[in-house]
Amino acid sequence: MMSLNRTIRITLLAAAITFAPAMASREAGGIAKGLDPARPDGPGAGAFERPAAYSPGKAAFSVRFQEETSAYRVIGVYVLPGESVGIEVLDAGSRDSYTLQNSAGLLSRESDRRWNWVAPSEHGLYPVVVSNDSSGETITMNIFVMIPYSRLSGECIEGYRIGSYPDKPYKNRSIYETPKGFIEVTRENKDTLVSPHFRLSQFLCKQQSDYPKYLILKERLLIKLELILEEVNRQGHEAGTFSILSGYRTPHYNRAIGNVDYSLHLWGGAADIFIDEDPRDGVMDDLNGDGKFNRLDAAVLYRLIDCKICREDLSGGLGNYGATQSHGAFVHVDVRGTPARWGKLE
Ligand SMILES: [Ca+2]
Ligand SMILES: [Ca+2]
Repeated sequence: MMSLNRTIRITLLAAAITFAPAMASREAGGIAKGLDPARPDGPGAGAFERPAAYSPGKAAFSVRFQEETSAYRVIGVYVLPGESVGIEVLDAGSRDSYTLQNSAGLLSRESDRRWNWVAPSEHGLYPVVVSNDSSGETITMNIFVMIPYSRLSGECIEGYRIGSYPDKPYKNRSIYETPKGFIEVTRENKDTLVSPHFRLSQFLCKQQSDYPKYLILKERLLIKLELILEEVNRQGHEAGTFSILSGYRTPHYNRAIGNVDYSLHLWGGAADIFIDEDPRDGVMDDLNGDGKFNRLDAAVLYRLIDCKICREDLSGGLGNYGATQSHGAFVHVDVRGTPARWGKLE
């Protein structure tokens, strides 16, 4: 007789295949066949579309990969072709077993809760799903195999202008080293969830260009944004996501807008965010309830982050900005690794 665990595993696999959108053929930069990166009715996806009630989108277990640990039911991961990714389940206090499903790449099981996955040689999106055999709960790792930095031709990749990165990292900090590669964003994969409440397309550089476009994103930034969003909702400001005024910036675009060379935006580690739920008009909501829309509303968000988001591994910049003719008030957050604060709060 088939065990319950095995039944659940097979049901999960069938569900993943059933819910996969049309992915009959896989093209370069496309989505690997077999596992759905963000099921339409899956965890996280619904929360993004005006949730009836906000939910943090966390599983009862965590996965550790590279230098990050995440309990989010969906998380983006960015690797190079052929890169080896160690994946480990952290689930203290339980003896549950886990299964890892991959659509492509080489998978080896090292223990009941540890695997090693080697990325395919072709760039694109390759979802990996870790599931608890008892509860059926899953964490989907949306793993993007990037195009290596060495493929930069002049200042462009496939006609998309990147520009040039500084020759030396700022103060020799590793986060400012030359990026290892770029995520290719296509019309097909742009809506992929990179965490329960954020999609890849939200972080695209604002420079004008057709698809494919390219960007860099740090896993740690998404973990920080999710923690901030959770705290925002806890404090009574209902928000299904943040509006992102500026996520990734190519060095080319960053220079064009006159910004400093060593901005974490160039390394996918910064986001300029605001809450735009009521009304959804493209500018920061009236968070302090004074009937005005200005830096005092950004200050509400700034203080919340400053007071409540204190994990050392997520430390970084926090800046407060008022409204101008071209944009509403916003807050800059980044994961540079050392604390920095700026902007007028009063
Ligand atoms: Ca608004
Ligand atoms: Ca206000």
